[in-house]
Amino acid sequence: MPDFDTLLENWEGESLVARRDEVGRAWIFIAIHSSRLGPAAGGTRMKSYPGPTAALHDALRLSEGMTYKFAAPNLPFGGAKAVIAVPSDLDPADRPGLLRRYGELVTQLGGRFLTGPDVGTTPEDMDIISETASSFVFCRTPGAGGAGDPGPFTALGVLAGIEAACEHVFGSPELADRRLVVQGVGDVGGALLDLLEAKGADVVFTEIDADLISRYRDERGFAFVAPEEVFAVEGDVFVPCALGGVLNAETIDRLRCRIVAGSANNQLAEPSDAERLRAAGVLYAPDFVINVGGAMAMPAMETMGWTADHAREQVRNYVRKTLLAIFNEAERFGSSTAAAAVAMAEHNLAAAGDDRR
Ligand code: PPY
Repeated sequence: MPDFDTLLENWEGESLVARRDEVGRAWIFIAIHSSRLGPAAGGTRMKSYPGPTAALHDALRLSEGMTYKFAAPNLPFGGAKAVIAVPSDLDPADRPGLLRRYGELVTQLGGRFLTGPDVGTTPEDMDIISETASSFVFCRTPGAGGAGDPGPFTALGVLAGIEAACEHVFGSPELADRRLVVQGVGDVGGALLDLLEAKGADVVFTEIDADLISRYRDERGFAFVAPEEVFAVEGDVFVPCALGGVLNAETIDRLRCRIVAGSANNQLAEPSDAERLRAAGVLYAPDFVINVGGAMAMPAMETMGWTADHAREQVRNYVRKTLLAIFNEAERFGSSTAAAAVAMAEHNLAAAGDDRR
């Protein structure tokens, strides 16, 4: 874990809001990485961390990923992320109040920061936050006027990305009889299992939550492997849909899949892991391209009048087309796919100019 000084020195973002919530015994960090393409948007992550520095590290890194996520398709948003670091014994009765106080902080930012759900928060939580931050919150429940759960839209894009990667590597996007190794079956991974099953794929999954294991292994009949074994499963596509940082020197060495294509944000432990994957002959679908579904669909449905059908089509087309272009670019220039994706996003950011000067 980098220390506090190193974290801030290496972060190239615009502003960081830190608030200590005494009642909820929580730290709130809102990291606004870039507003160059529009108001900075990104989900609100709520979980417990070993300490405030780890929470800050997560917020800073995730905010940069959001800048690239919106910039690659030239969507009119900047990148940001919020982390609410809560004690592991947070009383559920304290949660709504904490979310409302967080909403007040979002309102104080006056529209410079827009948010939605992320790991540990739901559309129901967005309803509560919107009580104090009304128009700055995406993905409220449909009953409260929002577009609801982004997970299925993200999963749809991930499916399109997996198919594009198979097309590139195996010459066919068909998933029937391909073996997919899915790490994490939460909001996105769970929705993805349904889609993969419908495609006739051979799916193996891992998960740490007992209820989710029971749902997908015992009730639905999917094959399960223990979390520590997941990297070494023989298969075609490794699909990281849990937390970030899972691809590092050690896990890349153990991988027995030709493709990595999943929804988690910040899958690479460090930027050099992109080269490591390339050297190992593994095709990596850059996280911020393949997982854009929710970020592309929800704001557009809520503010631009897109229908759900149109959003699904846009997400599928964008992910497929962009990944195929990135895979080809990377091959042509002998770079990693991650470098090709960042170059595409940087190009769009540079074209927008820098209105901060
Ligand atoms: C993500 O894709 O990681 C997000 O944070 C999605 C998002 C984007 C904009 C508002 C809310 C959530």
